[in-house]
Amino acid sequence: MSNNVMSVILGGGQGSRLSPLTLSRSKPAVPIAGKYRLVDIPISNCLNSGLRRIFVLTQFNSASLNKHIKNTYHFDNFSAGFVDILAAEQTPDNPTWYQGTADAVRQCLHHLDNHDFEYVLILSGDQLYQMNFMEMLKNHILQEADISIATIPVSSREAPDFGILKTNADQFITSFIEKPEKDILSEWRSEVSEEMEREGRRYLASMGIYIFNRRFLFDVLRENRDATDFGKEIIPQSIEKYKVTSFQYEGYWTDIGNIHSFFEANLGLTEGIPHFNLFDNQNSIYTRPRMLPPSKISGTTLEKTVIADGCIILASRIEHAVVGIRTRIGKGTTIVNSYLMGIDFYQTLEEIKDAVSRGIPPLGIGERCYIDNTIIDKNCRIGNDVRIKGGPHLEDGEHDLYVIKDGVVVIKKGAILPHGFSI
Ligand code: ADQ
Ligand code: ADP
Repeated sequence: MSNNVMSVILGGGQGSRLSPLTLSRSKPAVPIAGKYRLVDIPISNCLNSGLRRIFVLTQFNSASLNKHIKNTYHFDNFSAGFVDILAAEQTPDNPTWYQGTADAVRQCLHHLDNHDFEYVLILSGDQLYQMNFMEMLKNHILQEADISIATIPVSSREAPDFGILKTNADQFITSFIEKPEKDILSEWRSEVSEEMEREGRRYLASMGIYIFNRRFLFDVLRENRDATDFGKEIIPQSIEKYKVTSFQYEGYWTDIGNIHSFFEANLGLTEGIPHFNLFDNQNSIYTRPRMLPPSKISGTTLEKTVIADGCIILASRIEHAVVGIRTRIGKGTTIVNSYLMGIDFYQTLEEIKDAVSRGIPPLGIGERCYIDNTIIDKNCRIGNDVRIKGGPHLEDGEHDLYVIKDGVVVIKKGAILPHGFSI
């Protein structure tokens, strides 16, 4: 059955919700959990479901995304498999960028058309979850559906951020509204399991994960040229005319499309038993094998901390933090509630000495710093005695070296914070 499926990952629109992390890279290339990139999550879910033909649609092509995909996802000669990036391209028919999710898929139909498959699995690129798509496909075939939508019960607080739907007793979707206003929400309540009811999750949300029959997808996109989004147009217009079914999922699933949710999801990995399990034999998350040395740590008290490979850490305390690959942290430094994305390469001892003699902080985090509620993007140079204290007391705003969003300070990629800098 898996040979009949083509997977399409929607890698991100022009949206700036993850900015400044997306200033110099495309969204699928944003580093997550210290050593992965966002796109590794949906790709790993596909591979763990036996799906090996994958297109990643992205608004612009970045060197880091290309390199990551090229160096990570290799398939042997005896089975058909590929992960191909389709970046928005100007053609005589399409002078613009992808206008939305449906438009992105429409503009790529000619690439899909070259392959043999019966079903198209469409996935979002900015969600954290582990799901076997074959169960959804089995249900799709059993229901003889034209479209299947994966759904999950959510609370009234979350519901306005999602497509909300109602189903009949046979799980066919009878009504759908994209991101309902708060004042009409109560009309959209559904019957849910006792457990979901207890958790106050009474609204069925679309997870933005769809299975389409091939012919149906091609027809519906080509016949509705004005429809730019699945959630806004294609899905609501289809439910009356076609068989659109709900496949309900109750495992862990979270949207990581904005700075706040991205930050929370990363720090969530430091919990005793995290919702998202990186330590699972059956559902591995794949990424590029970098052959880095083990991390070296001295004199540091560590509490609820995830540390990636290749770090050199002399800090005094790290608590509730994710420390990315090749991070260097100097003596006397304290890091709390923070995500350090890591560094792309090592400086030699000569380079470090030279930088220090010129008063430029070397790559990594200096001595005696205090860093709290902060995301530090890759390749930053944080001087000695730097103090960054994020939190709700800070006003959102954009600065030269950093951005503040929802109280989280995000230090831009490659930023140099001089000795004694303070936020
Ligand atoms: P949103 O996530 O708000 O809602 P959208 O912003 O359209 O929808 O993004 C869906 C996915 O497609 C994201 O991964 C995004 O990055 C990507 N994407 C958006 N525009 C794109 C473009 N032009 N080119 C390539 N990729 C693009 C959707 C559904 C809701 C559902 C939620 C669940 O519309 O009904 O509840 O997903 O998260
Ligand atoms: P990772 O997968 O480890 O995050 P990538 O291979 O995507 O890293 O990125 C490494 C980046 O670092 C590449 O763009 C590479 O060109 C860059 N890089 C490697 N060594 C140096 C160096 N000495 N100076 C500047 N950039 C470097």
